[in-house]
Amino acid sequence: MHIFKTNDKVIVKYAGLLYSSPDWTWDNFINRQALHGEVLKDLQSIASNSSLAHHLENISAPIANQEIWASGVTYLRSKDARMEESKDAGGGDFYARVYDAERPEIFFKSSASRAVGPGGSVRIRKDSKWNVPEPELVLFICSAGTIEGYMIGNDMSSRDIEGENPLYLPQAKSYDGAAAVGPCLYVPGTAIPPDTEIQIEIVRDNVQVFADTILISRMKRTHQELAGYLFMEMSFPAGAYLMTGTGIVPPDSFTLNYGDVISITISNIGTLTNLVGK
Ligand code: DO4
Ligand code: MG
Repeated sequence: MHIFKTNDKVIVKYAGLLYSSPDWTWDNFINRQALHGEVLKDLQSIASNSSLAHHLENISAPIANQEIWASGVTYLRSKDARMEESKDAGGGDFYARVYDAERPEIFFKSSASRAVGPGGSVRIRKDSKWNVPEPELVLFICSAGTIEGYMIGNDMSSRDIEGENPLYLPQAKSYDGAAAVGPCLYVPGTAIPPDTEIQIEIVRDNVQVFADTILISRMKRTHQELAGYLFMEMSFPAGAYLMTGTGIVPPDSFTLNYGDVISITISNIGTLTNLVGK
């Protein structure tokens, strides 16, 4: 099932039918253990409503009081690219160590207010010259600590700032419009399969300038492991989102430009499309 958020509605799409209720509010609706089964119970007492379709033309980021956290260096490609970009600053070793360490890298990415949803504009920092999108599977972990759903995320990153010094990571990763999430919360009822594919396409002036794909099975760590570390010493009353890291990094010659259109597709979830704005 897919759960969409609009400015005033929570809409469930299940078996091709659409459902909504005025009683549903985002935080209360999604923050439940065994969410898939709980929503199926909710649907038994309401009728589907095909006229909800036009509300899906204007969906919001699927987030209210959830923080967005991120894990990093979970794929070999990310480790190698970061070792290379930070080698002059002597930071390369840190990425190799965290890739092999028991404790994963986890960092705060964005509040809901700084994140953008489907069709919104992501940003590149004014003080950065080398910027890339990071297409990532995002976990939804409810307040009890269990993984209940998934969405698509873009962990926009300033490679020159992070490469200059790993201590600049929060500035390379967190600023207005640095996170895109959407298009919905996907709640399959079972763990997302390892053959799930993440695809990205970047179009500039109607021409494709970068495209790549990766399977989530290439990730070094498990989703449970990442969720376990995030929740180890922090509570999240409305649940939390956790980006799981990128396995796709464009070649070093590539940087995003204003006006680029970034589309990220993940099997069974959908496509998240954003413009790079000012
Ligand atoms: O270590 C820096 C960030 C890594 C990251 O965002 C990723 O691997 O996706
Ligand atoms: Mg990332």
